[in-house]
Amino acid sequence: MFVQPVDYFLAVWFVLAGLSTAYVAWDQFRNNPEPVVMKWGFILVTLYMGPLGLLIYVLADKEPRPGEHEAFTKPLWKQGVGSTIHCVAGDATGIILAAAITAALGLPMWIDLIVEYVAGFAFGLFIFQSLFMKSMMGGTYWENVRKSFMPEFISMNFMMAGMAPIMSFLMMGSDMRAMEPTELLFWGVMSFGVIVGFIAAYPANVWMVARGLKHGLMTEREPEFDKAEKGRREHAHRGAEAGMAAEHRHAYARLDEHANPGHANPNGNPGPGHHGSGYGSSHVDGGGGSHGSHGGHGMESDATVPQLAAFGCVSVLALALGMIAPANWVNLTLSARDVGGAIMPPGMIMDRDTPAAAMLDMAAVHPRLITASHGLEVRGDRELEARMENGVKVFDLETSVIRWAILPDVKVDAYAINGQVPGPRLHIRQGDRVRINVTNRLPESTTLHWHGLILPNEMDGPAEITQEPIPPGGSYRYEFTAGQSGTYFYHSHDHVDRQQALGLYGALIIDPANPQDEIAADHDYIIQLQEWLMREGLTFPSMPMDGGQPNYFTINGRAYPSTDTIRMKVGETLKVRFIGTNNGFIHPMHIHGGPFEVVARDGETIPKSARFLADTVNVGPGQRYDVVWQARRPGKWLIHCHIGHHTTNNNVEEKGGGGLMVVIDVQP
Ligand SMILES: [Cu+2]
Repeated sequence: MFVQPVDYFLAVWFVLAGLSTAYVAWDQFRNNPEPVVMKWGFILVTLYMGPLGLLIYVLADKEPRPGEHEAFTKPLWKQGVGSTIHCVAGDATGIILAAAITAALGLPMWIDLIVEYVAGFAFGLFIFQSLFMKSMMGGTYWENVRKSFMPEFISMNFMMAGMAPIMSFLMMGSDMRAMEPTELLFWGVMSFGVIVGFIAAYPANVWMVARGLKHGLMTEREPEFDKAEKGRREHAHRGAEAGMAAEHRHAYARLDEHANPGHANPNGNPGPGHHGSGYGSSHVDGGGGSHGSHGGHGMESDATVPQLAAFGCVSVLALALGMIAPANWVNLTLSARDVGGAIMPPGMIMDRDTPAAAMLDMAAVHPRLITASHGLEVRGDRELEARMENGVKVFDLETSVIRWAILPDVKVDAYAINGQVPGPRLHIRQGDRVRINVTNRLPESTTLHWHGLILPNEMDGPAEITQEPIPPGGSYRYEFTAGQSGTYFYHSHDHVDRQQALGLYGALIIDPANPQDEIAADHDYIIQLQEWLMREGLTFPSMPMDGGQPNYFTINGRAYPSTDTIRMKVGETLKVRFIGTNNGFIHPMHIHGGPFEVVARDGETIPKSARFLADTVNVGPGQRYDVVWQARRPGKWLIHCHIGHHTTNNNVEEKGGGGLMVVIDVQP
């Protein structure tokens, strides 16, 4: 699913990679005169490296004009490319296959890396180097394994030294979809890793090909110019030495003496060293083998033991650095299954100790989970009509993931109850018997808690304290008699810091059994507060922590200027019920135009003698204040939070403010 700009880039990348690979495959088998193993090497590398693979192919290997391949591939840098292609094709294939399998198995990242190294090395050595090369170099399979071991070891070490940090940092980075083989991002990271691995392995390959430890690019043509030998040769190769720089010629002069190993002659005698002019007459390159004297086989290297030992040592150090260094910063003990493709908020501190549960707690609501999308015409806090069953008021609530408009051009991804934020208002009377059926359609478990009510313990709602959490697809029946009256609310009590911060809450208004006990006002307005964190097109649960600070704020699911306007006349009274549905932040709520009287707190009516005047109340999480304000003068009077940032939308003021702000329009 396309949820980030990089997804669009990756789609274009992989289309180009597909086209590039198709072209290279077509051109290799139709036009380019080289051994089949190299054809496949370029095809695989182009698949992994996309247009870059194509670029390398046309610059270093593709025969520019008929008959020119030998001369064209001569420079050492191109021979180094050929050698690296050969390494990368085998190693990367092993690494990528292993990565996809380990991710599917749910192994921790650090084990993934080891399995990938072993698989890459094994694939490169046992299949790509030894098996494929055997057909060209001759000798037994195990001779080829032995000769290929050291060059493959050095090359693979550098390749993985480049690839491992890319995989570690990007897979365990902020967008952990990179851990999931079902996501384009996973393959993008693999491609990027292969490119960096190629660059890391290239210098070593140039040296090894120069020293005759590995072959570079080769030319292989149909032996049509050599009728005499046709029939006893299936393949004919012209050696890589043709491409060597002059200063290396002496090394290859010796190769000529051993040229053309046994496979060319069924009787196993070394063939004559045809060299120089012959299309399809000599085969003098070899794949690896630092001790090429064996059986006239392949190539001979002039690399010394100290050189090889030092190179091997440095390659091991580079490998260790690439594999281990990322563990300083990212948690490599986690698996793809642990983090589930989570996308983290920018700025969240994720260190090597951050557990998977913390990441999942802070992760974005994944857009693919959205089941409905609503514009500003759909309101939250709509009063839900009860169903009567044998004298019990029954409410059906269902949680789900929706896209919710808080401003004309801003939609958040929210956890909703009955498709709205806040959830529906439950309006009952003191003494009512109520039954609330909760069905959970979230991707995670949940419960609901009836904040402030005196209840049977098993109806109270805290997950794992008084009840098993309601699993995705499950349901739970809450039933109780409302003994109290006043302003209450309900909210999630499972992973509260995530779920309530994404919208799982609603008002619960209980009228007194005796209507005379209601503190009357001409207007009654409920204010439910919430903070949001929306960045890069994704919604994260806002929290008072690094990376979790909110940038949008809503009253009843809307940010000013999309909040309601309260219309009244001079002399009328307005009862505002502030409900602390806010999760991690305190909001000093202030009303312009003169003080209000605080008449109830946390649902409890304050005795007349104890009521007091104020113009600001600190609405902390969970608190409720009922206040009565009188319209003294005509005009536009504000209700707003007194923390300036909370009256902006992503730090922007529109029409005089934003976020937690409501206008009271008083007419004369
Ligand atoms: Cu505030």
